[in-house]
Amino acid sequence: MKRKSAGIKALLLTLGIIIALFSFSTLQAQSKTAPIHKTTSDMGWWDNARFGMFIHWGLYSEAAGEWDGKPIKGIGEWIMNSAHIPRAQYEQLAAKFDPVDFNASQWVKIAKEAGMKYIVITTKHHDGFSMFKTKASKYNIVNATPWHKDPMALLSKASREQGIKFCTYYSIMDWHTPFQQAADTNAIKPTYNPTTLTEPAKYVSYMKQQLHELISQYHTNLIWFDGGWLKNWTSGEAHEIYNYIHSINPSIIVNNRLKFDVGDYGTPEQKIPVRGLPGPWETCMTLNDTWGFKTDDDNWKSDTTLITNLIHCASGGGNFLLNVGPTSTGIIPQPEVDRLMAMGRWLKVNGEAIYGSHRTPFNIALPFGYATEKPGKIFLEVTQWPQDGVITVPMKNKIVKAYLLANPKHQLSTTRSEDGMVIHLPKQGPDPIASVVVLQINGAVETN
Ligand code: FHN
Repeated sequence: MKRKSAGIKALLLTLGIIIALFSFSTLQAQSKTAPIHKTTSDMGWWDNARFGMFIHWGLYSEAAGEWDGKPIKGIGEWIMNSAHIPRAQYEQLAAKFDPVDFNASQWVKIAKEAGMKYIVITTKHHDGFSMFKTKASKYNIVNATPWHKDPMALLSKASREQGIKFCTYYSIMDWHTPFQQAADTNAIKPTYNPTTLTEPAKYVSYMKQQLHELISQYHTNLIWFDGGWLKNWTSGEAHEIYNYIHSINPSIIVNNRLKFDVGDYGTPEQKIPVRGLPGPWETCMTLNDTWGFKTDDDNWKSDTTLITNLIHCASGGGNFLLNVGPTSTGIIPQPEVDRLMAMGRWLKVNGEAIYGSHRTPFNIALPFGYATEKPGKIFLEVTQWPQDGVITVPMKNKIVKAYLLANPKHQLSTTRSEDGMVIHLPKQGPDPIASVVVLQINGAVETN
């Protein structure tokens, strides 16, 4: 009898061990495939920021959209691929890259005066050239150019000094590394995009070395991954990199471009989701048609378009990451500065409606413009000033107080109609692009 119960115990113990091992390996496997991301509340400063500066700056800025004296079609930072430039020829740009006009404090000051709360700069774009002093490769701005300075160290320091969050863009796809193969390896006329990850373990180790530098030496607050469409990039690598970043600093925010449902926020590009997206998101957009500088791209967006885009993003609960493409000498083109200053002037008066605001409380589009919300306040960004002097919002709440953000001392009269609450406005709005009307209410918005 005793022998029998000992046998049962041994069997149960073995079974227990098998179940434990199976559940551990399942959990481990899940950590390689399960969606991982921060919650909105964990996004902290980022969810309040609403407006940031994207900066595309690299060897492609030296080419400026031209190769062999000819203009090259397409976005400037893609010239190595668009002009089918062999690696050895493209590398020669480094010997010419000498940004004598670069001034980190001036760049950060422009971002700040534009009302931007963070900057995201290309530390390594698809061309594989590192714009910081990395130990992982000599193909970097300090070792390979006659300038020998480290712009990322200078920008990180200037950002901290001026109270702007320093963030870094990093391309997974890399047209220079030996661990990825070009799509067409033709020696005369190569095409790089999309590369194939031929040595995943070695490339992930290279990435980890550079990411560790960006986090521990350059104090990046956010990593803006890109280029995740290369072949042979898997969910395993995406999860490994996301977890690696947080093993160094759990507060680092990561966008969704590691792919495979890994990352903290969505990144619609050159477009604004009409009603926003669920969860945290950020639209990135160019001021003209290129991210990296091109001498021949003067297709600048208007102040009206840019301010309206910022409002549209905020009304959908998202951020607006607006790009500048500095020249190879380190100058942010004046047409870009002019537009950013116009946005900064608008935000100086109306920033309360944008920073730290939440998406519109209304589930229908408003005929006169947009809305954002904070507890106890609704902000109406009026882009179509009504001829008849009234606007109606589809809500039941009594309006405790209504006023123009540009003139808070002057109360506006309000009445109720069957369509909701009516606000009576002056003949003309205070701002030619968008005037903000503030409605103070009690409790949560009750829509019609
Ligand atoms: O290929 C890049 C492109 O060069 C640029 O960096 C944009 C910015 O979001 N991202 C990729 C295109 O989606």
